[in-house]
Amino acid sequence: MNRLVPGTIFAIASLSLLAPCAAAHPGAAPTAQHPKHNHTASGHAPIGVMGDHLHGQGEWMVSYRFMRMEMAGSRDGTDTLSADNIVTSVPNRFFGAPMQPPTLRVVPEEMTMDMHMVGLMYGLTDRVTLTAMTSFVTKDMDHVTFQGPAGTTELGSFTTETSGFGDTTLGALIGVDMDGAHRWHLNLGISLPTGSIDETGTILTPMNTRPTVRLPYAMQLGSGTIDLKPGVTYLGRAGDWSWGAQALGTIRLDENDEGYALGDRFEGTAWLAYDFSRSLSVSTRLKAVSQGQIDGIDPLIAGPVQTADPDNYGGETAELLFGANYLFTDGPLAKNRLAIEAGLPLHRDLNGPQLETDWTLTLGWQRAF
Ligand SMILES: [Cu+2]
Repeated sequence: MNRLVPGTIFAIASLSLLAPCAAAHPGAAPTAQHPKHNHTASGHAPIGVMGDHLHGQGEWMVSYRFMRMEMAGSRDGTDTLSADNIVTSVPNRFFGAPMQPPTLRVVPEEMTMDMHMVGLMYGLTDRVTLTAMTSFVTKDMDHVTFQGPAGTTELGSFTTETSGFGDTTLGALIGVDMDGAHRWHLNLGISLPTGSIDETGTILTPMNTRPTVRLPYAMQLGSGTIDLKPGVTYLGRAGDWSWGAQALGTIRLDENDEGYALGDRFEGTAWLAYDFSRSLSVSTRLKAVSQGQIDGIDPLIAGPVQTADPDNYGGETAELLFGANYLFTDGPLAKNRLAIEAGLPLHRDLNGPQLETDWTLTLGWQRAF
């Protein structure tokens, strides 16, 4: 792949991030392009949406989000699979290699992923807002191991845990049509591989040994690749109602150092929000995601477990989310925003067997200066 493209974008993004030091627009007054929408709770999209709003020239924003994803139980396509189903019927792609049984023998039962995301936005001009976001990720996965090469006798259980920095995204939001009831902007982003992809952990094998091995893809903290994240965002407003939609892609530019690339990802979302007051809005949102399988394979990841197979990643999901935004308009907390959004699955068609996501929760704080 062409390495020049990400290099150039990174250079531009880096320079752009330094530029604000030279700018002198602290506390710039709202302009025509920086309308009063930023001063109502619904001036920001539901907290799970990134890159939804621009800032006026010289304005900064700091944000913190906490996101939890809870996964339990496996499915293949839209069918749920029990642990007994998996260990009796799902072939082990590594069968034939030493010590590899013909079917899967280790089954993930539950996974919790917590992400702490810190973001920065800066209005370079009224039309261009720069963004940077990084994350700290914690993952834990509970498994049950079945005894020996066949049968449904449980040997025991174990948990693997990883934590550390995730990937970092730099971007720019470019206003296209910024006035009136219908507004549009472009999302340009690049994700840098600051998250680890060589995390290890101790597992329980069907032969009752406890080796420390490289953990499967799902437990790694980053993609290991430079990814482009292009997108487009639409925002509309009429009276106390506001709505919006966003399409966002994640395109892996190359394979990583371990020999694979996570699947490209496409996400579409649309939401509707209602203002109870300037301070409080509530929202409902639909989100659809399509992600491909892993391309390539890490030769150090192998075992009779679904997560070791690069084909058991990606799929198509739809989620229904409910949220609320609160903006402090007076007093010492003025300009602080708090938000919450929770999601439940509507549709899960997974390249499986794969753990299914049962719910998500995002809490956020934002403050503009
Ligand atoms: Cu912002």
